[in-house]
Amino acid sequence: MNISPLQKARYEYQPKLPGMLRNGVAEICVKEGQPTQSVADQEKIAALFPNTYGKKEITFEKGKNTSKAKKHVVGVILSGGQAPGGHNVVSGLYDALKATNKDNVLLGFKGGPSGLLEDSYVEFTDEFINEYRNTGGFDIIGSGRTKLETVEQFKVVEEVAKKHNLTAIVIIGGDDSNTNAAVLAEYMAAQNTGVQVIGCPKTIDGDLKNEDIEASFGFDTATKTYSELIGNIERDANSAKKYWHFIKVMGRSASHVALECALETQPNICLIGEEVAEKKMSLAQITNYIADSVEKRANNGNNFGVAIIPEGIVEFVPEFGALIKEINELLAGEKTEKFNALPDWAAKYDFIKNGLTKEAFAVFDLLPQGIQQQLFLERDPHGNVQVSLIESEKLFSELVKNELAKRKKAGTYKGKFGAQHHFFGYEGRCAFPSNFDADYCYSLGYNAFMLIQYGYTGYLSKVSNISKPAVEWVAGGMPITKMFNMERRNGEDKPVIRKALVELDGKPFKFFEANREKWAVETCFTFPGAIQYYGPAEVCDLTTRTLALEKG
Ligand code: FBP
Repeated sequence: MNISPLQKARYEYQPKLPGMLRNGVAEICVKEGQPTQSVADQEKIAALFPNTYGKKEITFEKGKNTSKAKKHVVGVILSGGQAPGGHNVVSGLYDALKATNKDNVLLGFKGGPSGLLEDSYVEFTDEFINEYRNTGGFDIIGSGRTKLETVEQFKVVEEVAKKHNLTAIVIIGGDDSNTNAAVLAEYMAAQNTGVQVIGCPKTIDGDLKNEDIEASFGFDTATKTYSELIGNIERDANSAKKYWHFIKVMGRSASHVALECALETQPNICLIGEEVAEKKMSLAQITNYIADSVEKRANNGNNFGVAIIPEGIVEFVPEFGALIKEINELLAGEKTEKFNALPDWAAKYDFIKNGLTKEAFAVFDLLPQGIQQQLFLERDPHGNVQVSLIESEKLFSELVKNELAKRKKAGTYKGKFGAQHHFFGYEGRCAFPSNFDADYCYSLGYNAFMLIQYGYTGYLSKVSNISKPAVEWVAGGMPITKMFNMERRNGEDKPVIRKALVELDGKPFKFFEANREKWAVETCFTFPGAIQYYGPAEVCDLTTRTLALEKG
């Protein structure tokens, strides 16, 4: 196989473990902390998880390994969207498992949770693993979005586990997948199967974090990749001085990615969905906010700029959210077919006009036709508008263009406005993991096996103190139920891990808020450049501005 020089060098990179895991598995002992309580709804959650609720927080320490000698057969799955570092979670898990007992076996179930249900797997060997160390992607075994949540599915998993003599399952995923990991752990314990279940926190969106989990893996590399690209665009904008660039970045609902990129690159504008929702901002208000920056910069002779738009923004705009709700109703069930059978856009437009309330139609009518049509593209499996398909970068640039035309007519704006559009998402999800993500992920995987070896189940692999050098990181585990609260899902109250949105009183947002007025008018761009893998630690091992500010 042809490989690039960097790929070869990365195969050989030795990820850094937390200090207490560095002395070999024979020298890792457990320190149990206090019993835990869920963050809310304690009674309800305790009742739903009688076998796994309330367990103790644990940390590992240097000391004699007192775990029981036992052969382990562990199954691992990758779940949900790709995030840089997934291969290192698997290799860390494999290395700890083999270092503990060379007869231990690691099976990778292919294509995400469906691999477990369909018993599609591969057995890992040194040769196989070595070709994936420190590389991006999830292609080692693939991933998928099948949800593992029903008792019928759990029974199938139980059968598959029996067939392979699995002693443990590791689920590498986001908030939903880890919620389901906790439910599976409870099921396996209730059925006395002896199968342990451990989760690992993954998602580039950064929305799986809380007082225990300081960051989900992949966020560091993905935001560094987008920030490099945004910085390059800022340089281009500042060189050519003729375009406003509207850049959408991934983040299905939370705006952590957009905020981190803004902290890294100091663009003129960055919208934060959570703030838009809190202030109940309308499309017109957001448009005016951006147009004001364009106008002020034009007054200084700067007919260029950069605006970052989070992927999930439209759902946070209350009037847009209401419009989407009405469209979902308008096309519910068989009405979609009726709509699709209409001969042309004019007929569809009339159908929409007659079907929406006056208020919703007024919002719809404000939108450029391309965006109007995107709202009627393919629905998701629940029959809803797929918000991530909406080109919000084009939506806001078009609305700003219209607003500037009005201002020009009124004689208040005299500049020139040309726009370019970009969407950065998939570009960052499979990048070579930064040293931080390579180290963090390897540690999460290594640590996950130590939790298995010491007999824990229903735990999330936890590595904390991660704003410090790796030697000071703290490895341990947290009962997943500690992160639970009850939420309404599909008309039912369900125990789930609370999704972490951007906190408007948190330090990262406060820093951004304190600076954005200046950034909106002046040119304060900063250029992070490409991720560096080799060189001084202060360049190569730095983590995110978000984490630095949160822990600062
Ligand atoms: P996860 O929450 O599964 O980690 O995925 C996050 C994400 O990358 C979002 O940022 C994005 O909206 C979505 O996945 C895209 O999903 P898909 O890969 O199905 O297009």
